[in-house]
Amino acid sequence: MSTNTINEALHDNEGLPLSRRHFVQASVALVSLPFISSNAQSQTTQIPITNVLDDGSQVVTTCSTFDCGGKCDIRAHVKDGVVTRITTRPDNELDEAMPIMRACVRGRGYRKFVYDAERLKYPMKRIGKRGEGKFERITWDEATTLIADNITRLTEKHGAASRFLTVNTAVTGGIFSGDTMMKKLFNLTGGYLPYYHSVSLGNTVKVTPYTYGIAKTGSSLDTLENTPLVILWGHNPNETVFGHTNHYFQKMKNNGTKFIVVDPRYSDTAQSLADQWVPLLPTTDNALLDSMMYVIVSENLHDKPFIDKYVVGFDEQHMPEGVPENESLVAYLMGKKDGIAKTPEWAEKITKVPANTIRQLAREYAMTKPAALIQGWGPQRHICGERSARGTTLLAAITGNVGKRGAWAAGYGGIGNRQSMYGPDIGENPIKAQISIMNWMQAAEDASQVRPEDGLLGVEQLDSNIKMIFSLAGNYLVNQNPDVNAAAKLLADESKVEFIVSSDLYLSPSAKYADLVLPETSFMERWNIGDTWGTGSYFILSEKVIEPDFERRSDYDWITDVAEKMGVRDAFTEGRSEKQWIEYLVGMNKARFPDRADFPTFDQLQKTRRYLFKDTDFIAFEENIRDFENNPFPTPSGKIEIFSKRLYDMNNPDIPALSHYVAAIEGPEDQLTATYPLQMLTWKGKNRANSTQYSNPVLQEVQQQELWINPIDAQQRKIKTGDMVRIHNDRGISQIPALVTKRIIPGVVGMQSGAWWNPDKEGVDHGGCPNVLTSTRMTPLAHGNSHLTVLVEVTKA
Ligand SMILES: Nc1nc2c(c(=O)[nH]1)N[C@H]1C(S)=C(S)[C@@H](COP(=O)(O)OP(=O)(O)OC[C@H]3O[C@@H](n4cnc5c(=O)[nH]c(N)nc54)[C@H](O)[C@@H]3O)O[C@H]1N2
Ligand SMILES: Nc1nc2c(c(=O)[nH]1)N[C@H]1C(S)=C(S)[C@@H](COP(=O)(O)OP(=O)(O)OC[C@H]3O[C@@H](n4cnc5c(=O)[nH]c(N)nc54)[C@H](O)[C@@H]3O)O[C@H]1N2
Ligand code: SF4
Ligand SMILES: [Mo]
Repeated sequence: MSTNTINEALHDNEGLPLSRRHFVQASVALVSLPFISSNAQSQTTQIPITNVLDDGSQVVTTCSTFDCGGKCDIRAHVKDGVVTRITTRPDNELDEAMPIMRACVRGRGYRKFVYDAERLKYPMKRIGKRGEGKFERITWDEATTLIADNITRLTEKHGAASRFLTVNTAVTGGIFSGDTMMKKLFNLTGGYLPYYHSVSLGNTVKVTPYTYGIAKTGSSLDTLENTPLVILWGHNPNETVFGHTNHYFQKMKNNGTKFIVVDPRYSDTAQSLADQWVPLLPTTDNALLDSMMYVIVSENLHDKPFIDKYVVGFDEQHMPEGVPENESLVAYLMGKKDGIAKTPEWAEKITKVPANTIRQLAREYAMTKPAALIQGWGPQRHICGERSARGTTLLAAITGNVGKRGAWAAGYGGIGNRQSMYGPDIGENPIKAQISIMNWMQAAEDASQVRPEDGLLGVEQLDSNIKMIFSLAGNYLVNQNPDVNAAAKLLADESKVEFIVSSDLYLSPSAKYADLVLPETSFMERWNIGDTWGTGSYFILSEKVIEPDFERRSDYDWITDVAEKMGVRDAFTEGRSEKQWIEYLVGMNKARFPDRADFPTFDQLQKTRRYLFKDTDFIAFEENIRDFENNPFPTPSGKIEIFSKRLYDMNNPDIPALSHYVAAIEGPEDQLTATYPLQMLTWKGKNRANSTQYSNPVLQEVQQQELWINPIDAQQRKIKTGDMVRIHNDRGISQIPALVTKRIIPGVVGMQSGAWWNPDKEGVDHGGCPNVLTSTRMTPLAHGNSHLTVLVEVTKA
């Protein structure tokens, strides 16, 4: 997969000193600019430009480039070269047609993130054991020489496929990053071993096309305006943001849309939006979906004309050729083969959702036209994530909620007409092998054991172990990777991965495993373009607003020195400074949109700060439904495949042809519950983006890391709020305070993801890093991650 495809799969897309003179030139208070959209609707918007306040500070409109779900309009107040304050887009600049987002609590904390005394200041070389955290300061010349020499030495010995870049999402909100440019340097000098699979959404992106032919099942949110019913299925945009979602959902709420939230815990979204909260046990979503379909079919509430025309697999009359009897949805629901009717009573035992609630939910969804079942990505970051993601598409299909205004086709949910910006062309990677990200540890341990059936692509066998790893803006060496203790053990062995480089702003737990730690600039100290994801469709200039302090340098800057030392500087830079790359990329992207006369040049962008891709509204699969004969679905049958012959032919019980309930490994029906009776969830919380900003003291005030536990489970274990508890299984132990709360269903405990791993001498984590407990088990189809499927026991410490 090319980087662009990987970036796209990731998130629908995924310098030189700025002189003070620039600020002076740009310090016009406000100008009016005409915005002409491609569909010729024109309007005049007041665009804020850098603006001077009475105290002499300049207010610069910019944005972060984190991977956080938003892309907010940040106003950096700069005085004497220092950011003194952060504000955000004021309400009176709201453009209803494309609402630029306002900063969340994390955004309000950016100043502290940039200026905290703990920030890395100098390049450092490891002097202790890996993981110990002992480093000494070195010069940049020493650091870049060490990097160039080690790349050359290890490549001569092990080949270019021994070079690896691990997950590093912290700058993927921008179009230019160290990760991208390191790949370019590698491509110029023999290539690297690439990985595929997005740990964010890879399971649903892989499986959704088995229903619809493509993954992008989402519509633009303005089309939901008059929708009477929205079911948010494991979706928490109140915290995860997902582009403009909150803006539209709040509006819909005010207009009377009913919201139902299906989630094992009472999320902030449930708190702010839900008319009804339906808690269920994690990994049992398919049982709830199956029984809802049972009710719908038994009560004749399905959309027969729609099914007749567009759907394969509903009953014996709608099956593909070559499939025996009793494989259809109706046969499954009525128990024709297994003798089990998928009644609400059947599902109640599995899910813990009362049968009557299931009946009400099924009737309400089927009888409300249109209705939008929108799934988040939490339910698919499970070992059964492919089944639950595709399960929702079955429900949408049999109720005819596909291709219609106000409905939603479920599944992945990316939006087909959303525009995003392209990054630099990084050339061809000569290495043809690809591993799933879930294989990286095995590929470092003994690559000969990574087989095609484990997800190896392009070759039958890898001919080298991973010998060097670059982690540029990631904390995935240990912290965010499942099974931290196993990863740490592997990385501690210097004979395996021989050279590890981390660039970060802080000494993260992953950085402690590096041989070299490099202090990168923050987004405030370099140039980039911030690109929205989710439902947004605009970009913002992420401007260099301050000079970096100490010896901080951007990744591009030091990689250029490495390229020089490896003799490929000119091919690497193409003669451009960082700012010139951004200038070039704006021009390159402008050329992609010849019909958008208002697409800015770089000079214009420095004034307008942002560009909105205004478009007509978009309804996924509208054409396929309106004019089916000329626009069949891009599936083998041309129809919506609730029964997939392709999956049937794989003959793998874990990824059945009909997505239905199968008890998950480490789910509530696993025998392991005898030892570890509680399921453990993790979620994305409001005070950080993954582990980014974890150590920001302002954001630690917002929320502390604690274990949510239901009063029933707490009482059995004599646990009270504030008690220290040990969460443990065979993979690890974490010790943090408990929060006894009815916000989580009995049988399930949970904590926010992204806290820093902090092991003591015995290996007990005191930071609340859930990944000391999680498993590296792979999903059956995508060879993807299952961070959220974990069994644990909790005891009072
Ligand atoms: N504030 C904040 N925002 C973020 C991030 C962040 O770290 N912080 N991270 C960003 C990134 S990288 C990504 S990929 C996205 C992720 O966005 P999501 O994957 O959608 O976010 P999660 O919090 O993992 O999951 C959403 C909800 O699913 C629920 N859930 C978990 N398991 C199940 C299940 O089995 N069934 C059901 N029905 N529900 C379940 C969780 O309780 C949670 O409330 O968010 C982005 N936005
Ligand atoms: N248990 C559990 N684990 C999970 C998940 C989950 O839901 N549950 N979610 C998974 C998902 S969806 C994702 S995307 C991954 C995310 O995992 P990662 O990609 O590792 O992302 P972060 O944890 O944010 O780590 C980013 C690091 O980059 C640093 N950083 C921030 N800005 C910059 C910069 O400008 N330059 C440099 N050089 N460094 C910077 C931060 O300080 C931080 O240490 O985690 C995965 N892990
Ligand atoms: S962290 Fe994300 S949602 Fe929050 S202000 Fe920054 S870009 Fe916006
Ligand atoms: Mo993610």
